[in-house]
Amino acid sequence: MQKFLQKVITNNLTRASMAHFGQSLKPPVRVAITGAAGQIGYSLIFRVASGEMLGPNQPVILHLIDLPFAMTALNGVAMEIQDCAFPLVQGIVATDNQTVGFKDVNYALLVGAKPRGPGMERGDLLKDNGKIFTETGKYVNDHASRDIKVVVVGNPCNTNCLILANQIKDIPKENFTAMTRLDHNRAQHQLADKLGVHSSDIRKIAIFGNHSPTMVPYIDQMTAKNHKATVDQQWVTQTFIPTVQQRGAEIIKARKLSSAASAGNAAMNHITTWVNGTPEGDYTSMAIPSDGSYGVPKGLIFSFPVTVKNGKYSIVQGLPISPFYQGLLDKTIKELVDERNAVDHLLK
Ligand code: NAX
Repeated sequence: MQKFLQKVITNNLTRASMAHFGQSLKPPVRVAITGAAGQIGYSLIFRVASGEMLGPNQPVILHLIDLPFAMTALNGVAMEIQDCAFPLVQGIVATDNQTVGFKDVNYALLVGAKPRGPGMERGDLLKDNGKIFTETGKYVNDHASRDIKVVVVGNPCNTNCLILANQIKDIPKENFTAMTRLDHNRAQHQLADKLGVHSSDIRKIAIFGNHSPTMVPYIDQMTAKNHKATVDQQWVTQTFIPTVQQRGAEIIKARKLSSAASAGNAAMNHITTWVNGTPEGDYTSMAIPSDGSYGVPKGLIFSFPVTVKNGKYSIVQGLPISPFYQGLLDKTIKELVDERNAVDHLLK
């Protein structure tokens, strides 16, 4: 199937896109999305195809990867992409074969993961996904472009990313990250709502730690409309932090399905910021390999406040950590250390 699609799209759309964008088009890049037949995939792929993630002058070849049982559904997704006649799409590879799927890929959004079933312990989830991300790490190492930028979305995303990065031999470890941007965006909205401003007016907030209910939304340096902004501590502890931490569960209760469009949106935001940088005077949240900052054990995939410039992120140093925040940080660090210990056998 992938050969057929690649041929049709390349032949029919390249001329159209060249005509649409004139000479300003960059050479195409390859974007892999795993779990492409799933619900996050369905919201994400079309936005990536439209140019929202990498910009209107960046053609893309989409590498859509899922499991064998999902190939019929994935074929449907591929047909819909064709039917959008996106000017920027220069090829579609739809496959269950990871050698083909990761070949020469420049960006990978790793959404596919085994979901937590009824009665399943977190430890079992870690082990099952550990196997998936060990295998994927090998394919990325052997076949992807050496400049690949990876964001892991599939849960438990921090530790899945740790396992994946452990398989990588000659691509910089910094290129492997996990997503806490959804938590960041959720926090931004809650704070904007409380302060009566737009969410884009909220700056200098961040998520520390794990993408799990132990995550730490840090707001001690927050500004609103470029002025230092504070909210009362009782609201922070009793309403704000629990709301951000439990937002995923609340959406499942309301939608009877987990967050999909907002998760896809955040995955795109993660890559866009990584490529284009953070605005002057602001930072974002990315789960990245710890360098020991803020007392976080080296190597853990931990969400930090980061600034990004020229495609490289740097941890924001020296933020004051109150005893209240230190207590929360200790809990999320402990959880990630426990997760790492649970998959120790996969990290040898
Ligand atoms: P779906 O069940 O709708 O889709 C998952 C897709 O992944 C399925 O099509 C499945 O066949 C595929 N898949 C499973 N294992 C695969 C593998 N080894 N290779 C390729 N494809 C594989 O789930 P969806 O709602 O799309 O969620 C996907 C993942 O995102 C889950 O792990 C979920 O927990 C995680 N999330 C992470 C978030 C974050 O902030 N980091 C938030 C949203 C979401 O809950």
